[in-house]
Amino acid sequence: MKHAKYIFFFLIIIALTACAEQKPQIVASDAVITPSPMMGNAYSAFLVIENKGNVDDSLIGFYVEGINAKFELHDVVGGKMVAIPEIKIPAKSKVELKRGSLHLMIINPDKKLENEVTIVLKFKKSGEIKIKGKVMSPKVKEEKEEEMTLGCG
Ligand SMILES: [Cu+2]
Repeated sequence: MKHAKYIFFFLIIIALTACAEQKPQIVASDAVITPSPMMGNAYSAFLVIENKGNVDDSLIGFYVEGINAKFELHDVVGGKMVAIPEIKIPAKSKVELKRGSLHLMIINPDKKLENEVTIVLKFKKSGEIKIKGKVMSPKVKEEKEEEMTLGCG
């Protein structure tokens, strides 16, 4: 059969396509934004990023829809915040961005962030992924400042 050869090649192509399916699969959840206790006119954002795929990926940037600001990826080293170029999200693992550790930083926004905002996460391989973030009240921060003011007389 002359066609048998073609069928064989088709099967190889199908097999190669299946291999090409190896990719990261990013799921972002639990996004929360709070005024930064360490920086004036800035917000920190925390969330959980899970990579359910079989290939590593990296968060390389982000922005908040409708907001002009300086957007940075931060880590905390020796109690100080430092800007970093990317946050690695290895295959089959979960990375938690949390207070005192990795987080997103929104510096000098042109508007006050309120209620709920849309964060657009930019990944090296997965592209842009949107997630809703809940903006927490700045009450805690104000209370702290008040305490400090009172404490200093
Ligand atoms: Cu920061």
